[in-house]
Amino acid sequence: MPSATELQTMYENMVTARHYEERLQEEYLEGKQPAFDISAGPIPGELHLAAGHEASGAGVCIHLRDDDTVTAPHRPHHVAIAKGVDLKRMTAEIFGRETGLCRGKGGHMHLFDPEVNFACSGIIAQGVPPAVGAAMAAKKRNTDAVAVAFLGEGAIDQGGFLESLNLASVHDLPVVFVVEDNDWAISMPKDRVTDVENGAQRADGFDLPGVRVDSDDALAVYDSAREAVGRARDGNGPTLLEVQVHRRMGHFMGDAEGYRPDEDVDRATHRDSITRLEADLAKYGVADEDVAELRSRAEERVEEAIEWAKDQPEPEPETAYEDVFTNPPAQGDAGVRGGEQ
Ligand SMILES: Cc1ncc(C[n+]2csc(CCOP(=O)(O)OP(=O)(O)O)c2C)c(N)n1
Ligand SMILES: [Mg+2]
Repeated sequence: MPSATELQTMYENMVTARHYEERLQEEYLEGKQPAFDISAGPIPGELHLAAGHEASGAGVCIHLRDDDTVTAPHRPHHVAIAKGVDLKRMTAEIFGRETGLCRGKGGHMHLFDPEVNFACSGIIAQGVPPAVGAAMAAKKRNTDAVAVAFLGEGAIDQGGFLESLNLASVHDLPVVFVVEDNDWAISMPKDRVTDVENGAQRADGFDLPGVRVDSDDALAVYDSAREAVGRARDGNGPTLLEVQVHRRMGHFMGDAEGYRPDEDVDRATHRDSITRLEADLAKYGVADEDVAELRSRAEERVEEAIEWAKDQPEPEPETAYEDVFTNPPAQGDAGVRGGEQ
């Protein structure tokens, strides 16, 4: 069980993440309506919000250090916040600003913070092999750092994920795979695309421990993640951990969710891991005023980050070809090849 201090840290991370998503939702919609214009407004491009996933990010990352590596998928904010990614620079990235983590070129699905070894990607299961690579590097360097790869349940049939399980198991690598099961992959319900109800069963074929946490209860995630991260840190190999979470919002902003039954939306709204954790905090004897203080501190931090980000300059167009793997096409080039390196 967590200490009262750990519980408060998890709570603060969770309310920060929830408030962040709610505020980004407001900012995102600015200028995009009435006809949904994805390029308009202060946040260009797609936006996948993770409200309902908070217990997983907070309950796992509480066990991690800055030198541990985390990779996340296209729904990354709650994990990034719990891993300690710089909130101001992350927000500037989401708003496409020059001072963003990737100088405004990556957007919300491509947040890289080397200070705390965090990366994410919009390509499903993409982060899993690099997490295995980070775990292999830690092992070869004889450090006790670990790696954690977050992915959605919609990614558990991807070849890259299955190959990663095998490699991690064969080499006994210090890595934890965390599957966030929110029952949906865009509009596709889990049972139509996957043969197992419990994604942790994928571990059986690779001879590594598979554990499922059936509810988005931060305390239960804390306990299972502690064991999994501890096993990795002690040199005892990988674990696959699946956590039941809920998607409180659409797959992405602008998703009308016409495919989703009302009862499912209701269920997601009523099973709130944050309300549950508030009840746990009371049981631990944390005073209501202290909980309110954590909440208002989190909200202030989010407001500050958004205000700061919106004030940041946009990148100059000529910087588009900086920090990329290819140079601008040479003049007269049809543009299919990169220029001379
Ligand atoms: C390799 C690849 N295939 C397809 C997509 C398109 N795509 C984006 S999100 C998504 C569903 C992901 O579902 P899940 O892994 O369950 O994550 P969730 O969105 O539910 O958090 C798909 C298929 C993609 N980004 N990458
Ligand atoms: Mg999903």
